[in-house]
Amino acid sequence: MTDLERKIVYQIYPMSFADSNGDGIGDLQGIIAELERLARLGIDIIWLSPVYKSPWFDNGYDISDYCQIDPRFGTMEDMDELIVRARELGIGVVMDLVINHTSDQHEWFIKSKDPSSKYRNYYFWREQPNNWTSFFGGPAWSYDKEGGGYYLHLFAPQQPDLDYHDPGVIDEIKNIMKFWLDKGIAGFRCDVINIIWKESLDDGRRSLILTGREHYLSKDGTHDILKELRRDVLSKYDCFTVGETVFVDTDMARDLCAPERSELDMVFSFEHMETDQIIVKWFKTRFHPNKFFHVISKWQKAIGWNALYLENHDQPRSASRFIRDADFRSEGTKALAMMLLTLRGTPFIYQGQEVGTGNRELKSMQDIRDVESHNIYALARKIGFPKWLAWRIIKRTTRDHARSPVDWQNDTDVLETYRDLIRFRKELPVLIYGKYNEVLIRGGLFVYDRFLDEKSIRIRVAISLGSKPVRYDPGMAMAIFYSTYGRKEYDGALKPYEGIMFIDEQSSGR
Ligand code: TEU
Ligand code: CA
Repeated sequence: MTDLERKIVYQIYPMSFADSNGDGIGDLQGIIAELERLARLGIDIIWLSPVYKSPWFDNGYDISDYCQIDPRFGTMEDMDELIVRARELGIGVVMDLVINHTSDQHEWFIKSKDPSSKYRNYYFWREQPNNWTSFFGGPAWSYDKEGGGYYLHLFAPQQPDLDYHDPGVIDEIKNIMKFWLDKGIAGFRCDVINIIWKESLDDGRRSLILTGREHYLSKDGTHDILKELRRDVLSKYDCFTVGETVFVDTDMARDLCAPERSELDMVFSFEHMETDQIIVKWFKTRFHPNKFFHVISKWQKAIGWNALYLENHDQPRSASRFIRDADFRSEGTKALAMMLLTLRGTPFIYQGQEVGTGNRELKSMQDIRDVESHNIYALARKIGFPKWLAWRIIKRTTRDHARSPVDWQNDTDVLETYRDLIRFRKELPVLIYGKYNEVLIRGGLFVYDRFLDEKSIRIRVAISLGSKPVRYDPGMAMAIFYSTYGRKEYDGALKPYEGIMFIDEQSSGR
């Protein structure tokens, strides 16, 4: 993984990234046309959310053919061209690997409706459902007349779960992975990868969310599958994997990405994204920077190397979420950028984040297209929430905020800050290989050091997410290396929503 540590990843949500033919949907040629801009930004890898053939119930996370490109995005020739053109610019392409479930339109699922088919056991067909509930709300089982039974779907009914007890399934997945790796892609982002192994189908403990989860969250079977995929496929290529792992704590995450275990290279954890909610993401609370910083710091201390992110296609925009004072939106996004790019780990930037994109203006449920939002709205109404409250919940949390087309002119000032910070990562090995040490967290201020050893250069990063100046004394030998306010002189206090990188003058010899 040595080379990987130097890389910065940029997530593209193809549908809303760049539209080359004016049909209102982003596409592969659109991405190709933007590659040089991405190269100038300094990123090394692009991760594409799904572009496979899909009926689009869950925006492509319901795949009906893993080895075809959905026509809305172009053709396989476009995809091949994208991989080659990106490589010419030194950019690797990472694909989204969605293997917990397929689309209900996938030929395996259609064929599995016949009990005598070899595909029957690719899915969980049962005469009676258990009491599990799904990620999108409601029961995790649906009855299918043609199939003559109930099938399991941890997400929408259009996303039936694959059953990894049938060895045929993993062989299919290996072939799909090889198909893409042979095209020269740089790796996979593995969708909800820590829930693929269902240890039993027993009833779960009744719970407000995800009844049944104790039967499939991060089980030994998942670890075995990951080891097998690494051994038989991934290890034969120059590539990496990042797992999207739900409900993981630091111990589980360590097990999934410890190098000696040969499973994943890193994971996306959720704990820092859950600091502004009560139990589930639908019930938002006020954002408390200290709480957020403490979780981030805990993960920095616990995991040797991991993925770093503030946004993706499932989350509201960080500019609207983590910056409480709208007057300092531009400043705040720069401070967040500094944090993302100076912590230890692989930074993932989500499209539009680099120009400070905020949440969308939404007026009513009619503006919403996300299947999850519609399901949760219906569920909220069903359990008696008044319309205004159900709408308030969706308006604040819907995944559509991140999925709307980006206004690239939004805040080019923020873009300059991203460019600077990305350049520093390339120039200063301490930002990559240096250890992490928490210095303090108080009053919306987060201070940490990155250092290689006692003798060499030390960078101290101070991030303020507060609207008032905050006094902080970094010590005698510290001078400003970079401030998101562009200043060179330090006067003993951070300005509102300022990020500063101090450098230890003694150790650097500057
Ligand atoms: O997300 C898994 C997941 O946990 C989210 O759906 C979660 O329920 C919520 O959106 C985040 O708080 C992955 C994909 O990223 C998502 O887009 C898909 O809908 C989902 O898997 C199913 O494939
Ligand atoms: Ca298009």
